This record gives sequence, structure tokens and C-alpha cells, in this order.
Amino acid sequence: MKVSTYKLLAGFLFVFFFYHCQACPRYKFVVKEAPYTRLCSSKNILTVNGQFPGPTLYVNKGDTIVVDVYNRGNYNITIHWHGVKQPRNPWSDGPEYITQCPIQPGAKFRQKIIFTTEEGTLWWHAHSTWLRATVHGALIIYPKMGTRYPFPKPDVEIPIILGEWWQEDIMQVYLDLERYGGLGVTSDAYLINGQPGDLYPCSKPETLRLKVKRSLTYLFRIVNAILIDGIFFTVANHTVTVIGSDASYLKPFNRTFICLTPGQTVDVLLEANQSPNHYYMAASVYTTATLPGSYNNSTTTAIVEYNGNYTPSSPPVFPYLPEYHDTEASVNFTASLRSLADKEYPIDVPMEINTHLFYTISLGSPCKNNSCPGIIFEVCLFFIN
Ligand SMILES: [Cu+2]
Repeated sequence: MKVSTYKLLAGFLFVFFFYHCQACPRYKFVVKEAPYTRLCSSKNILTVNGQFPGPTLYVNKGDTIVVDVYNRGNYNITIHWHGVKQPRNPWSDGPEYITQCPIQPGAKFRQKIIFTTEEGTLWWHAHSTWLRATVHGALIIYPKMGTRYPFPKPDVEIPIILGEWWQEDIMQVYLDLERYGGLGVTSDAYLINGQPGDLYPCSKPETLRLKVKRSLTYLFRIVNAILIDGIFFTVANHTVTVIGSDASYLKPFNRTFICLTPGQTVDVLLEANQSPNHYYMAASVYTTATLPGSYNNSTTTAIVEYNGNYTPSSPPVFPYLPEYHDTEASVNFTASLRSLADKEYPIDVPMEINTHLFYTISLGSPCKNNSCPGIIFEVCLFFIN
């Protein structure tokens, strides 16, 4: 009796999962090189489907999707679903050599991505060497069908991906870093949705322009896809309301600028409530590195343009951005993040602490008298306790 019940259950589960995934939305990611021109010169970069940044995926909370990844590039690669918890499904999570081998050139790999509690904005990216510099895109997770945002529905939603551009081939940058250590050559520009903006050479015509309508509310889903640095982000003359981060909603708070750590996402509402004009949206680095050449201190811009008949300021109104080393500004922002932690969005963290652990993390170099050829810090060693 018992055996047949198990058999029945197993049969049911098989049929359920088979059909369950037959019905899953499917996407095709073709990893391949494509020519792109930035900062006055052209080169081939690795992309998904020829797009940079890559395609934005839209799902609902609790969905399961299937992504077929075809590697038509020259390097081993994996695709990682950043921040998707995937309980009991680590087999297609991405980081190479952890739960999966990289996808070799010419090979294909089917990835099943199971969304559970995530709701808001995340991103996907390559998880092999530094290929994520150009292989990345946004993941937008809407509320479950029939449920709503815990804030007034915005009129327009815009993904904003903050990225980086190297004049040099990114694989060469990575190989030098691996060979000589240090931090590697810093990037030549920051990007907003793939564009450096008009403060960089040869970039003015392609600068991203966001047309806005007065009195509408915009949801910016901002992703920090920069390799290793934090970034400040702002829109001149506007205060944004921060409502989410890393696919979790937050108790709303207002800021004139925000700060994103590498890999972090932040969702903000911007009300177009200023006098019709052109306003810069801008982003610049936050880093604790101080040696010249160890960080990229340039500023990327896009332009927020109100519609209507008027003569805009030229150049557009420029915002205040904190200095690159303004730790207080960065910490102030991060320390303001508070989860909703209400009935509908409960947070379950242990409240009782049994043991306190003390960690010291530090960095050093084994090289004496400039005996290593590495850039900036020579070969780095990291220490824990
Ligand atoms: Cu990641």
C-alpha cells in the first residue's frame, strides 16, 4: 500500500515538474563577440545576443524560467543569476567550478532559474574571470500576479545599469592582473546603460537622454555592474525616494544622491516635479583607494529632459556628487537601509546572539623593493585573522 502511494507521488512529481517546466518562459542567450565603439575607438567585446548591456529579463515573483546559453565566444563562460537564492537548485547558479563547469566555446548549457522570495531588481552576469565587464543585464522581478507594489504604482519604469569601459581588451586586463597581481588597469570610463556620456571624448551624440513628463513618477531600477568599485548616483535638483535594494523592499526614505556597492541594486522613485529643463543624471566612484591611478575618478552622465516648449540651460544643470573618498556619505546611505519587516514582508533573522566572533581582514604584498612588476600594489595577498 505504502509503496504504491510513493510510486503515485513520484509519478505525480515527475509529471508536475515536466509540465511545470514545459510551461516555463524560455530565453536564448547567445554569447558572442560584437563590435562596439566608445571613446573614439572600436573593438570587439563579448556580449549576449550582440547587446551591451545585455537583454533585460522580466519575471514575476515565484516564477521559474529556462535560459539556454550558447557559447559562441572564445572563452569558457558561465552565467550567474546575482541574488537569486535558488534553494535546492544550485546546479545552474553560475560561479564556475563550484556547482557547475564553465560552458566551453561551442557548447550549450540549459539553466533553470527558480525565483522564490525575491521581488524588485537583480541582475545576471558572467561568472568567469572578468567577462562580466561586458556580459551582464538587468533582472526585473515584478510582484506575483494579483499583488501590488507596497508603494504607489509608478507611471514609468526604467532600468539603469552602471557599467565600465576599458580601451584595452578586458581579457588582457585580467591576464595582466593574474600574472602581476595588484588591482589591474583601471577602466577608462563609467557608463549609464552602455554610454559614457558627454563629459568623455567622442561620446556626446550617443549620450543617453531620458525624456520625462512633469508630474509623472519614474521608478529607476539601478544596478551597479562596475567590477570592483562603489558608485555615487544622483539627478540634479531632484530628491529620490529609495524603496528597494537587492530585490527586497525598504522602508522608504529620501536622498539627493545614493551610493551602490559593487553588485548592489537600488530602486528609487523620482517625481518629475522640477521646472521644465535639462538636468544631468551623473555617477562617479566611491573608493577607499587613494593612490593616483588606483581608481577611475571620471564622471558618467545622462540627461533628464522635461518635455514641453522652453529653452533648456546649456549645459544641463549639474548635480552635487560626493568626493571619491567620502566614506561618511557612503556609510550614511548604506546605514539607512531598513527592510519593511511587516506582516506582508516579514524578515526572519536570529535575534539572540550566542557567540561573538572577531575578524580582522587585511592586505599586503610579499614583494620587497619593487621586486614584482604588478600595477599599483604589486602582488596582493589577503589575510583573515
Ligand atoms: Cu554577482
